[in-house]
Amino acid sequence: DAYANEPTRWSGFAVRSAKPFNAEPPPGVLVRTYHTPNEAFYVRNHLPVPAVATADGADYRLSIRVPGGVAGAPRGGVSPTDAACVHTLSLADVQALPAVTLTAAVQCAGNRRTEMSGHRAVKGGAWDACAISNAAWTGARLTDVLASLGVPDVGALAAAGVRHVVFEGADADAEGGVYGASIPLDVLAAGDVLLAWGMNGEPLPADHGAPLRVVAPGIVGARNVKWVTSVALSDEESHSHWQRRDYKGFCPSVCLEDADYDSAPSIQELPITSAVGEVAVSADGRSVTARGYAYAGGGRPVVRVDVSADGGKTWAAADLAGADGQVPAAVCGARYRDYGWTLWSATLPLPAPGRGEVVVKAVDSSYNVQPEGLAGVWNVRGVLNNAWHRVPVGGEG
Ligand code: MTE
Ligand code: MO
Repeated sequence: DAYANEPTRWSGFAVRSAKPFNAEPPPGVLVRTYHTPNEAFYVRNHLPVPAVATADGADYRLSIRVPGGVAGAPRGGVSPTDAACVHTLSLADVQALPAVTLTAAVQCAGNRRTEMSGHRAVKGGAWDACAISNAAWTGARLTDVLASLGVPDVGALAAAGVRHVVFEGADADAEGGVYGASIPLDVLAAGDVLLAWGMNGEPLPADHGAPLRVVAPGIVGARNVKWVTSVALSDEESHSHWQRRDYKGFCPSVCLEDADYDSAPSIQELPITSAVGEVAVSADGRSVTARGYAYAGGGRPVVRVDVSADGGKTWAAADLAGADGQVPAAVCGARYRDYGWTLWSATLPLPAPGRGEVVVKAVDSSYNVQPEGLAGVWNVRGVLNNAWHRVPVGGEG
């Protein structure tokens, strides 16, 4: 049974698919805490959970392929070719490096796909607005792992022709094809890509990639490869289906047959987005308190969240909360490094007693804003839905 390794899961999930397992938490739970509890963190599996997820980690091995000329002496047994060295690391090798903890939200590119399919049919699994969660991840910086193998820095890799960092997971289909994805080399430059073994102070759960996953903060969920078994420094993007034939955006006029995957870039950083998680009408029906999340890709900070209770006619700026109520530092060096989401709340007068429509839109540090409607962002794969999020209050709204 390919599904013999599935862990026990939280009963509160809205399950979108049982095999493979896809589930999102209820919105009210999701926006209650800055760090999403591990059991409630959304799960997006394309394949069965692999055996390595539930083993003790002693037999786990990670291979790292480094081009010849930049790598130091291979360790742990090798098969060097002229062109590359393949290093083999144990979990203990990775855990011996300095541990780093950083907060990063992970969002599936298909978050809010159900809304998109309400506008016009799309191909892809159903998600409401909770295929996103936020955690504090603990692991080794991938740049430190590479340094331990003798790779001096990202510049040396670029000089050797490396353009992409290609990951593979242990999860496989019936033919043995594994999950894979890649990120551009420059994402490594900020030093924040982790090989993570910890999540919110606990060991990484089986569904989230135990014993080791890639956390590429600021990058779409699909590239945060779980159960990672290999890292290859390459001149090419991953050849996996999910890199080349999925997770790409198209013009609203493009249908499935016409989608030219080779011409569209793979999704990496996600656009600014926000959603309403919870609305509560006051006892006298005059006002509504709304709460939700906002997230910007690429580590860009969320600088403002605008909320309306009358369907978008009038707006007010919401109160924002970063980690522990602190808004994190905006920028460090050349690249934004604010990877966590932002929770927001606002209390607004209702246009009619007990009735209205809450709408939210966020602004990032580059003054990117969300589009009002679905017509302009609709695409046949149902990805990248960041239209204004609307929740009716007291019926029609
Ligand atoms: N990694 C592996 N090995 N297999 C997968 O199916 N799914 C990807 C990514 N990494 C996936 C994977 C996708 S599409 C998303 S959105 C995130 O994992 C979801 O991470 P989570 O399940 O920890 O929330
Ligand atoms: Mo995803």
